[in-house]
Amino acid sequence: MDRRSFLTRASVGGAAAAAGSALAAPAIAQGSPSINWRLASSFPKSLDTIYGGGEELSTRLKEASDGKFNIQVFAAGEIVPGLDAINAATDGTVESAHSVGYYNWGKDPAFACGADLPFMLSARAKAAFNYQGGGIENYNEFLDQYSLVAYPGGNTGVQMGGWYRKEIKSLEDMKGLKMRIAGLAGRVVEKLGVVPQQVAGGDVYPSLEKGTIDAAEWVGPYDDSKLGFQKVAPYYYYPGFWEGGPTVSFFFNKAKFEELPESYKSLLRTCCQAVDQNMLAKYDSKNPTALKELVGSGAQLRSFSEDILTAAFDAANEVYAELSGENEWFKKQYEAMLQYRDDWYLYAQTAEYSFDTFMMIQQRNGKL
Ligand code: PYR
Repeated sequence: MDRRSFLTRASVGGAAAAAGSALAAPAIAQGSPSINWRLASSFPKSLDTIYGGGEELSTRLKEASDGKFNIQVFAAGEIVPGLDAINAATDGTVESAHSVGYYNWGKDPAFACGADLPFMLSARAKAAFNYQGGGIENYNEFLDQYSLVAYPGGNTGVQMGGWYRKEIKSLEDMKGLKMRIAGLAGRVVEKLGVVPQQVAGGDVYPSLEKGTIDAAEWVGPYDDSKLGFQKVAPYYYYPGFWEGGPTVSFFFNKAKFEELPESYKSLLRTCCQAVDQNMLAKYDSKNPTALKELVGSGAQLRSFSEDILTAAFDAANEVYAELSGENEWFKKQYEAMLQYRDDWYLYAQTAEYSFDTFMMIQQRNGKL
């Protein structure tokens, strides 16, 4: 075939394909039902990162389904209080929720396993566990009894350890501290003498400002500065050892999820995974600048002392032993994560850790 006839055939083929797709598109769309769901978020609208994950899911689904699959997102408090979002998906008040499983740890501690446990996995290791290590399947086996299906829908990376009115120099200073802290971490820090309170994100600042609590952790520099904690509690500690890589999840009422056509289920899973990855990228992109600004405006950055970290690590292991004896679902998920954690931290000591450490040393030496 000479070049001219090839070009002619190619353009005829291209035109035919274009005409075909123009004809086929409405037919495909007609075969797809219109779905209108509501999603209860656990988060306030002011947080474009974590609340934004629900909006992003909605946009991605709408675009990919030609406007057929719609999810309307409601902020914490608009349909149900933030900490009740998961239960609203269980009982069918809404079809879906965007939340963190550990908010339900009081109902069943095994809920926390799909979110985060103190001193467990970093975000990198968590993604490997969720997508390649059976994490998603394990969590969904447990959630079945609550009529739920869940997929990861965000990660914050290692969190900060929160804002304190007074300096926390040693374990002694933790005793009697009234602190907003999320998830099973509450049961762990209770063993150190802290009085934990789980409060929804949008309600943390008023509690800290009024003095109902002495300290509060939320996520990290970008979100924390939006919530304004630096205005009332100047000491900013790290690391948030209870949230090394927390998974924010999309929870779906199981009956509603099962009613979806297979193509929509697949689309939903794909969009959830995109939101999951993008939320971490957003935090990683926004936190460095936010931290510089916080420190520039007077935040006092401190690391937790070794005695606090060690005592908390031991307390976490006590809690895990207690819960594993009481709750089969907790034990099963916890043990699966332990195996992953052991392998990950052995591996990470080689290339990952030495690369990052070398780069940080260059930075301290003024070479970056
Ligand atoms: C918290 O509730 O603490 C989160 O990290 C979302």
